[in-house]
Parts: sequence; C-alpha cells; structure tokens
Amino acid sequence: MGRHRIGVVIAVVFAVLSCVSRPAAAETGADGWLRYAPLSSTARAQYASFPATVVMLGDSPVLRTSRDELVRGIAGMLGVRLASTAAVGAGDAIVIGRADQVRRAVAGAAVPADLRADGFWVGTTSVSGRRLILVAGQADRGVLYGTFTLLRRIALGDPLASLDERQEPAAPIRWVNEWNNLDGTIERGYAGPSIFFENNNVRADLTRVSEYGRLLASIGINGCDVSNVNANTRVIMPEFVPQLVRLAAAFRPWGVRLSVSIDFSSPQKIGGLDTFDPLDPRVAAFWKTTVDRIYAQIPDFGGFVLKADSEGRLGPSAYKRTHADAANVIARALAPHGGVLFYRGFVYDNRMDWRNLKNDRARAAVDNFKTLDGSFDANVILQIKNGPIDFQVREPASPLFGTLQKTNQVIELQITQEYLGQQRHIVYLPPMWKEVLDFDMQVQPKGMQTLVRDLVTGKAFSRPLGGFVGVSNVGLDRNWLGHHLAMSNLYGFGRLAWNPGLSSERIADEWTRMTFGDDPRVLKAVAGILLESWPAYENYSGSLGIGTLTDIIGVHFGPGVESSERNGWGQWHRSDGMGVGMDRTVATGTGFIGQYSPDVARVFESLATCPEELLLFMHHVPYTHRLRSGKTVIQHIYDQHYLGAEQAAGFVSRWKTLEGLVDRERYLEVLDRLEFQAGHAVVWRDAVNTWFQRTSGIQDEKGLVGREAGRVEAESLSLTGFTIVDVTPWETASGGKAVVCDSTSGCAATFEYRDSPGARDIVVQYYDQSDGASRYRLLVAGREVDRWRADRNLPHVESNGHTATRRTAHGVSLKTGNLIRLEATPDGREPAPVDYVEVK
Ligand code: GCV
Repeated sequence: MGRHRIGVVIAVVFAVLSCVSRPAAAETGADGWLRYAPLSSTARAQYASFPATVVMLGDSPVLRTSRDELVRGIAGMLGVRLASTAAVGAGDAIVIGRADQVRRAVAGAAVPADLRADGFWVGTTSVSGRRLILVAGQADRGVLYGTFTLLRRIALGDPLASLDERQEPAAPIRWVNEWNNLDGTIERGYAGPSIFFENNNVRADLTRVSEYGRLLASIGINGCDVSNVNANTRVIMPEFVPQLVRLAAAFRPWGVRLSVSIDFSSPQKIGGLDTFDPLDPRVAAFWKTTVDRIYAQIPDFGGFVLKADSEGRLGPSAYKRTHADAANVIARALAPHGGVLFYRGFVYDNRMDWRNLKNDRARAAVDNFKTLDGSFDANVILQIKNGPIDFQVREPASPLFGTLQKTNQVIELQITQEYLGQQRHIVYLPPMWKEVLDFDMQVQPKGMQTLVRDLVTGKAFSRPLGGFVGVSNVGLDRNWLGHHLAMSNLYGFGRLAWNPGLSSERIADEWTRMTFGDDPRVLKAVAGILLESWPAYENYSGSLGIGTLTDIIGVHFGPGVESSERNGWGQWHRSDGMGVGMDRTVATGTGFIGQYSPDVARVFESLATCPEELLLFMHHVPYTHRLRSGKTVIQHIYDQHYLGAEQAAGFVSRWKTLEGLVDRERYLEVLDRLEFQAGHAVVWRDAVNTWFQRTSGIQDEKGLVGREAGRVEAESLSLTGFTIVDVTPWETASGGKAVVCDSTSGCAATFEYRDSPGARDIVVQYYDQSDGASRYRLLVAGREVDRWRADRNLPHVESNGHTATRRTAHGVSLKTGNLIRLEATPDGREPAPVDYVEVK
C-alpha cells in the first residue's frame, strides 16, 4: 500500500472514530456555553434548509468576528460549512451587516430604522424566491450581538421560520471588573492566575484574553476593567501603556472596551508632584496628560475605575475635598475622548468603634454621597454594590440607589463568590441579583414603582449613563471560574445586564442546554441544583439576614462566627447571650432604615412587617422571638442549618443521576466539587449551631446540635503518635479539639466498631491546610477501604473552618467488633490533622 493510501485510510479511520466518540468526548469547559455541540437529529431536522452562504456587508474587525463566529457555530451545530461572500447573490443566505447596509442590500427588509446603541434586529425575508436570514445591527457591535443571538436560538432549538426579533440592551454600561494584580495574582480570584498579567507585565500570550472577549461578547458585555480596584500606579505609567495597547487589541474584535483602575494618589506617586489635591491645577494637568497619552494609543479606551477613601486607599479626604471633586478632575480629562469615570460608592470607615451601638457601616454609602447628588460631571458614574455591606449572602438593596436622582449609577454585582463559597460551593446568583433588581425603592410619586433595575439603567430619572458591572475574576483555569456550574453566574450576569426582566429559571435553562445539552434529565437535575443553591447556602451559612457568618477579617470562606465582632470593620451581627441582630431602626437603632423612602422604611422598621429573611439585618431580637412560623429565632437557626446541609447533600445525589449523560471529565469535576460542598455544609452547620447553642445557652429542641449520631471524636480514639490540640475558632472543630501528627513516619487512631453489622458510610473530618498534602488511609479489620491526600488547596494554613473537610468512604461492610483504623502521614507544615470519625 502506497504512503498516500495509508494516509487516506488512517484519515478515514480517524474521522470515523472521532465521529463515534464525539458525544462522549471529554470537555474542559474552556468554551463555556459556546460549545456549539452538534444538535440532535430531531433538532437538526428543522434547520434542514439552512442557507449555506453568509453575506458580510461592509468590513471591520467586529464584522469579521461576527462572520467567523457564525461559520464556527453553524459548522459545529449543523455540520454545514458556510461559504462567505460580500454581496447578496442568487441563493439563500444569511446576511449580516449594519442596519443601513442591510436595508440597502435587501429591498423591502423590515429592518427598524431607529435601533438604539448596541441594538439589533434578526429576521427572515423572502426575495424573489430566495430565503434570507438577516442580522442587522445598529452598529458593528449590534451585528455581533445579533449573530450570537441567532446562534443561541439555534443552540436552543428555536424555530427560525417566523424570526422577527428586535433587541436593545436595557442600559449602555455592561461591564466586568477583574481584580487582577500586575504580578498575576487575583484579589478574590478562585480559578488560577490572571489571564492578563504576570511578573508585573501584560502576559506575552493573550489567547485567553480573546477567548474571554468571545464569551463576554456572546452575552452582550461591552467593557472590561482588567486591573484591581486596589490599584497599582504602574498601570497608567507611560512605559506600560504599550502593554495596554495589546490588551485592547485582544478585546477589540469582540467589541469589548478596555479600562483600568487607578490610584488617586498617582499625581504624587508617579507624577513627580508634591500633591494629589484634586483642586490643584497641576493635578488636573497630570490627569490630562496621562489620559491624552492613553487615548493617543488606544482611541477606544473605556475609562477608569476609582476606589478612593476606602479600605486604606487614599482619596480626597486627604485634602478635605469631596468625592465629586475627586471624580470630576479625572472625568474632565476623560470627557473629550468619550471616556467615563466609575467612582466606587464602596466608601466606609473600617476603624469604627464597635462599642457604640449607633455606629453602622451600612449607613456609609448614603452618608457619604447623599449631599453630592448633582455635583458629579456627566461622564462620572457612581458604582454601587448591590447591598449596603459587602456581597453578603443576603442584604437589602442599597438605599443609595434610591437616593441619587441627578447622578449616573451602575449596580456592582459580584460574580466571583467571595463570601459565597468561592466556587468550591455552587451558588447560582441570578435569583439573588433579581431580588435586588426587582426591589421597589418607592422614591417616585405614589403609585409609581421605582425598581432598582430602572434606577441603575437610568430609566427612572432619565440618566444617560447607567447599567451593570460584574466583578468576575476569571483565571487561567481552563473552565474560567474553577467550577463548571459557576459559569452559569457569568452567563446570568450578562443576560440580566442585557435584559433584567429575564427570569432566573429561563437563564438557568438556556445556560444548561448550551453547556450540557438538552436531555430532559440533565435539564431537570441541573436546574434543580442551581435554583436551590442560593437558599441552601443561605440556610447553612447565615439565615434571617444575619450575613455570611464567615471569617470576615480573613479569607471569607469557612465559618468563623465571632470574627465579625469586636473590631472596626462593621460587619457586626451583635449576637450575645440574650439576642442577635443589628438594630438599624430609626426608633432605637442606628437609623439606617431611615435612609429608605418613608414607604419602604415603614415596612423595615416594624418587626411585624419586616421581611423575615432580613430580620436580623434590621433588628436585634431575643433568641426566643417568635417568627411567623411560630418557631423561635434560635430554633429556626438550628433547623435551617440542618436543612441547608441536607440540601447540599441532595445536590450530590441529583448530580449522580447524570453519570453517562454528561461527558466524564466534567461529570467527575463537578461531582468532586459538590461532594466537597456537601461536606463543608456540615462543617458550617455544626460550627454555627454549636456556637449559637453555647452563646445562647438554649438547647436545640430536636436534640441534634452537638450530638451527631455515630460520631467519635479523634481525641477519644486510641492514638499512636497523634497529639491533641485546641482548634481556633473553637466552633470549627467538633468538641473544640483535633489531633495532629508530628511524626514523619505517620500516626494512627483506632477504635472498635460496636454497632450492628452492615454496609455503612465512614466519614473522616480532617483539615486540609494549604501548606502540605498529608496522606490518609482508612482500614477496617486490617483491610484498606479508602486512601487520599489532603491537597485541595483550600485557602488557609491552619486547621479551622476554611480547611475542615469531610471524606466519606461509602458502603463499607462492617462487623461488630471490627477495628477501624485511620493512618495519617504529615507533609510539609501540615500535620495530618483529624477532627472526628463518623460511622453512619
Ligand atoms: C478589591 C471587599 C473585598 C476586597 C475588595 C473590596 C472592594 O472588602 O474583601 O477584597 O477589594 O471589597 O470591593 O473594594
């Protein structure tokens, strides 16, 4: 057989094999929801007469991207390789272009004449027997968004026959912020290092940046601030700007404008001035020169984000100037170029006296900005976090949204799950965001709603600039956010920024179909997990509006109930022996409630009408206060924590029903995260419940708290080599203690199983610190039933709520009298810590 024929045979065999194995092919998650997986034959049937040509009218980088994406998507989903031309010819075609061009090229096409910025129309028409699918954008970006919409419709199996869809975004600003440091680390990033920076420079290979641009464009995001709001002055220095040019170029074909965060003291730190006083003309000149230099090299640069006078960042208070003075001096430099200045509303004092019961961090935003309404320049936008504290599991809508009427505003939402499980837990966020967006601030005349979404889009008070900013913090991990399911949040953010009226259910359904396919079993299981995940997390991490009961002055991950108290950070929940919650009433508390309009305040002020999910955010009540269910607050806390842990366990069983229906790689990776979450939910449950039981002195009426069936404390086992230690905070270890091994040759803990024989789960709770990868072996009657390494890379170097981890050996056959032996070998500085063993 000649070499050529051998080659052909190999190619054919390969093609057949790859065809056969395609559905089961391992997936990394790199394409997110843009997988363009082949449609099932039934779904594909309705696109049988799909055109084989794409006509691109005009030319630009964004138009070319649109065309190439269409070619890619149609090839993937329908197996049709589109030919590309520049003019409408004799056959069926998809025609893409700006509205005016489409109207000129296709006589009689019903393209609307008045599309707003970034808007588009997609429709079908018939001209002399030719069937045309038209994608017409108000400008190039609209063409791109229309193209992605068409592809989404096909991915979702929507019929195209009577397609006639006009879409315009709810607001002009739809940005993401990335808290990336120039050294490649990411503040509150949980998916590997930066895709933008390394070693104080922009990365040499920006492939991931354009891939990210593609994901962003597909959901209508049009701007990205790539650098941490805790800003590095280097990012705007003359020698760095050429590096920004490369980043802007990677984003440009996707219609995403580049922006960076700035340090307010830059005029002094890098400008050679002895001041950064915003009213000093030399400071204004510094900003003008800096901005002009950037725009000379990046004409479509978006603007800056500024965090000033917050968490140690310097700001206008250094010169007794106002936030408006600070914002305007920079905004004036940006204005001639069409740039905008996002000024963060996250300004508060982190050295407040906790003893003063009238002090309240939640008040800070309104107190700081209320009197400045109307004093900001037209291209300044106040960037306001959804709640008045800081991305807690439950907060009311920030009252600042309803306070500003003459200032542009955007809502800042957090996609990265800083306080919500850091992508080691699944928490689907659109339902939480929707609660805020759909909240009625009641600041307009009686009878008129003032929904937060209408305030932030600018609709309520006719503000020209407004919209949505999502703190995303994607990283180099192939699946972007560390957890495949967490991508539903990036997707959901973009979809809501485009149309805040969409429902969480619809977003979950769209995302799941595109990410995992349309098998009804997959849709049901994934939607079930996503939609229950926020309530579940709230149940086990902090219910009734108390806030996420995590270590708030540390890494914000695991439980640490007391860390909120007795410090200046103001995330107090004020739990003591008698009661719990922050009194924010006007009558007896901090007066925060008075920052809302009178109609809203009235509801929050009264215990009788305050929504119970915000009870402890607004009121301090005795533990024995009865909720509308008739339960006491303390019993509710206990019960919700049990419920939340059960819900998290349920996610594992639901996901397991998808074995074989989802590709193996993503199936196993998601399973691993869900199993960790289920274990950590128990850690949360026990820590919070035992803390409240000890603090309140009130026993759980169900007798569950502190008395887990089948649990044996490690310190009560027969120990060889292990020593007993106290764990801090105490509530993050069962009984407050654990055992650690200091011997490199390993340690063992043994006990006799005394219960009835049968198949049992054996759970080991240990601590997986980030400073080593200890090894564990579990043996029953001398036979190994499980082994693992503690190498999860959890965010702490000590044994505490961040590192407490449960490992379960399922269905182990046990006989009465069997010896259960746990062997542990330390590694690095991690002393193979163990908290308890449970046989269930
Ligand atoms: C980027 C919280 C976070 C900080 C973050 C800050 C902010 O305090 O913990 O990491 O800083 O918010 O939003 O500026």
